[in-house]
Amino acid sequence: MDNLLFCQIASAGFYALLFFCDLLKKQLPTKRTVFFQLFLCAMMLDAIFSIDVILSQRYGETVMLNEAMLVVELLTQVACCVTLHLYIMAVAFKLGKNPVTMVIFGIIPVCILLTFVLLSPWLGIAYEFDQLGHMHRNIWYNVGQIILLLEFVIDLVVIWVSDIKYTARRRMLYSFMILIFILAIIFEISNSTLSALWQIGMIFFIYIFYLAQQSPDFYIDNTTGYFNRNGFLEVLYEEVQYQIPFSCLLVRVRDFTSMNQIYSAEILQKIQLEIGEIFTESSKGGIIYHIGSSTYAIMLRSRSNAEVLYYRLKDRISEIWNIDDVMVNHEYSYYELTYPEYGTDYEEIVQKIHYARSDHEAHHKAGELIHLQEGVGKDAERRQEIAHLIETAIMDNSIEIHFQPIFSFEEDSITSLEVLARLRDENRNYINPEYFIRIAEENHTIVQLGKQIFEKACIFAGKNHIFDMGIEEMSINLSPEQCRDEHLTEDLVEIASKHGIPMERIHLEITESEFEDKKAVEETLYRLKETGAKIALDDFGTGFSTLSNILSLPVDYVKIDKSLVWSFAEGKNQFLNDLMPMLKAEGKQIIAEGIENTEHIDIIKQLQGDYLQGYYYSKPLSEPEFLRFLKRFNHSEKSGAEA
Ligand code: G
Ligand code: G
Ligand code: MN
Repeated sequence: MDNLLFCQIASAGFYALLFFCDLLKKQLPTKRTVFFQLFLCAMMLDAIFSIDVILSQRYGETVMLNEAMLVVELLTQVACCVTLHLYIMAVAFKLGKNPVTMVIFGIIPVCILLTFVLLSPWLGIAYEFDQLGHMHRNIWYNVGQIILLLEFVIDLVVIWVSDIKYTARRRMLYSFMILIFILAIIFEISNSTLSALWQIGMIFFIYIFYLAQQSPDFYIDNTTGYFNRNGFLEVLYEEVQYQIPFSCLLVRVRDFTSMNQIYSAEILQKIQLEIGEIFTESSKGGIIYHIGSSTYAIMLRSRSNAEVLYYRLKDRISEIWNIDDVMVNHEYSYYELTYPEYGTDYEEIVQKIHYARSDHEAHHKAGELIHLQEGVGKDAERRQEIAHLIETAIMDNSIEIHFQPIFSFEEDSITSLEVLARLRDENRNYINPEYFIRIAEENHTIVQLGKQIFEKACIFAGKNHIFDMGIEEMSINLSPEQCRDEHLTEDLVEIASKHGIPMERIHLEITESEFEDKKAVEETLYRLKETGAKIALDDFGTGFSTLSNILSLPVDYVKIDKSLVWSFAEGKNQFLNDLMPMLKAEGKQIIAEGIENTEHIDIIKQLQGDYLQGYYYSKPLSEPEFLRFLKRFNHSEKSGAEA
């Protein structure tokens, strides 16, 4: 067997391997994945037909047979080029290029080349035959190759310019790919033997490029194995770009609280797997995404199915779960999103998804199907207005802060307070803080706003000498989004020292964040702790965290969310019975929120909680109100105790 033949057989095997390996892996269902798999397939066929061509050239009898083989081989080569080209175009779409111009720009040159190549055996453009019927490539073959390679270079330049979101690493990859193709052109022009070798080597680099674009870490949620929000948004973006109708059912587990607070990661996973199984069975080929801590999206193939799926799920998912002999009450919210009926604009659709993910205000009854066409558009407008108000507040440094007292069992007095931001609208009415904080988080203005709130809190504490009035520390909320700001720690330290507040007096309340930025948050928390500040885990009982999750975070205090306190008081669950001793055993101090009556106080006292916060003591108060409250409360408690 000669070298050339061996080379071709080896590369056919190599492409086949790549192709099947790729099929085995979980890939985001996007166009670029499909195009790339077609490309690998075409490369494999091309190598196989090259073997045939060599064989027929060596041992073939007739010119006719040679010509037929040639046409087939050229066709597969064209298929390689077209699929690779489509793949690169799809990457460009993903980056937001207008598909129509891209198609015209991209496909027309390929079509011209296609006709050219198809006709070539008969016109003798790319190949010539000698008297023996053996073929030889001629100069036009090289010209064709060079034009194609140039086309790829142009494609890559387009991607390079379009990709504004990613920086150095991506750019390097693009430049590197361009270099690869330019080298290929040089080899082709110099007609060196390197050219053939290089053609084979190129697939390596193209595959690396492809892997970089697929980045499974970015698209897959490690805990559930489903695609995550990034993957979902990308698929969604593509559907809208290509205007492919779809129907999608969003399912949010309401108050996932109850089950996952106490239970081990294994049980939590059991529950998630169970939900996933029900989704998979019921959706019949729909693709499941885990797009928020407790929100799933099921993307269906055929558009009319979301409502049908909703009824099927409602039947299948029981409301009471029996998990290791504990009954858990379980409720769901369902949202239907149909494209293009419920909106044609990508941003608008994303707004609706945000809405479904964070519609915690419970406007809707559990188990009801909500069609995301109504009223949600108005929400987007309102969001714009609020985003604008936030920007104005930052510019004028006019965000207000209120203070809610926190009671200490040990001291039997108010020893702490939580700083809560307040923003007013055009009519001077307060905007729901959860709502505007979320908007500030989504557009990153929380970073600036958070610092202003922090500074105002420090000014308040310094000016009023609250630490001489029985207050031991001050709690300030910190958004996970702020933790991604590299300068956070040094900025907070600088602000605190500017106003003479020791960092030891400061407690930072953080809500457990979603899977994506857990690492960044964790790192920041460790850095903050080094400054002497204490960390409190806020809203415990509303998210996805498990006990082991909490224990891995550098948290000194755990704030039990009001919903958990209330449901416990109503006898709806027993979780606090197990949870509190476990937290205490781990050395965490416990603050119970939502204390509204003496029954709540007794419960937390029995469970050996450390601090209480709630309307029983006081609602959040303005500065003068709080100071008045503090004097009165701590004074009367003291005199009450002495009496
Ligand atoms: O009072 P209340 O409605 O204020 O606050 C609702 C939620 O808004 C709180 O649970 C808290 O998470 C959030 N919040 C209030 N003030 C701030 C703030 O200054 N920063 C951050 N990040 N969140 C805040
Ligand atoms: O950040 P965090 O979720 O801890 O903020 C506390 C929120 O809870 C604030 O919005 C505050 O107004 C609210 N809150 C505090 N105590 C009570 C209470 O006893 N009852 C009710 N309904 N809300 C409370
Ligand atoms: Mn808080």
